[in-house]
Amino acid sequence: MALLPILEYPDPRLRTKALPVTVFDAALQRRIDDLFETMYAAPGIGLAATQVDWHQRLIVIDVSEQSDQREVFINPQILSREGQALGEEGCLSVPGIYDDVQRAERVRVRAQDATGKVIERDLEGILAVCLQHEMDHLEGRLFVDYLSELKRQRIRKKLDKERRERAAGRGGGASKRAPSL
Ligand code: GNR
Ligand code: NI
Repeated sequence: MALLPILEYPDPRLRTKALPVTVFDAALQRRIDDLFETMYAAPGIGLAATQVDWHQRLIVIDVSEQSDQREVFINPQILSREGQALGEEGCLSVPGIYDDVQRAERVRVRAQDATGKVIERDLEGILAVCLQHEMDHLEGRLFVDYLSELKRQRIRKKLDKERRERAAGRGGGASKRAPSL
């Protein structure tokens, strides 16, 4: 198993459109295991392969309290959507940023499992939100794309500043104070 580095906004690789998974083998199962390990360590409730620079249509999710209900969606397609709900989202690729996004309340999804078997599920609540968020990653979309250009610009500046400060801290130069909120 391996912990993988997660790409961060505005990395252009996050804009890649993922390709369908066609081979359901042991290597795919290892990738799924690595995605779960990386997601749990982050910690997050979902992870799309795009976020670790794998451009395959592969998503892992676990929204359970105990982190013991693994859900894998390969080559997912939304068959139908119902309702609309506004909810606060975050993203491991946009660390520390949270904002409201409108999503369908319920979705019916067709996908494949790790063995290639086709499954259909009706999802609602946080699981439905998370699936839609992860499916956006596979298309190269991020939740910040739904915000205003002004907000995105502020987010890019904040993340840039944090990265510069982390780099300065590790470089052994004059260390900087934590950003004041
Ligand atoms: O961990 C995550 N939490 C979350 C909260 C609200 C809506 C979506 C998410 S997904 C996110 C992990 C992530 O970035 N997946 O791509
Ligand atoms: Ni995300």
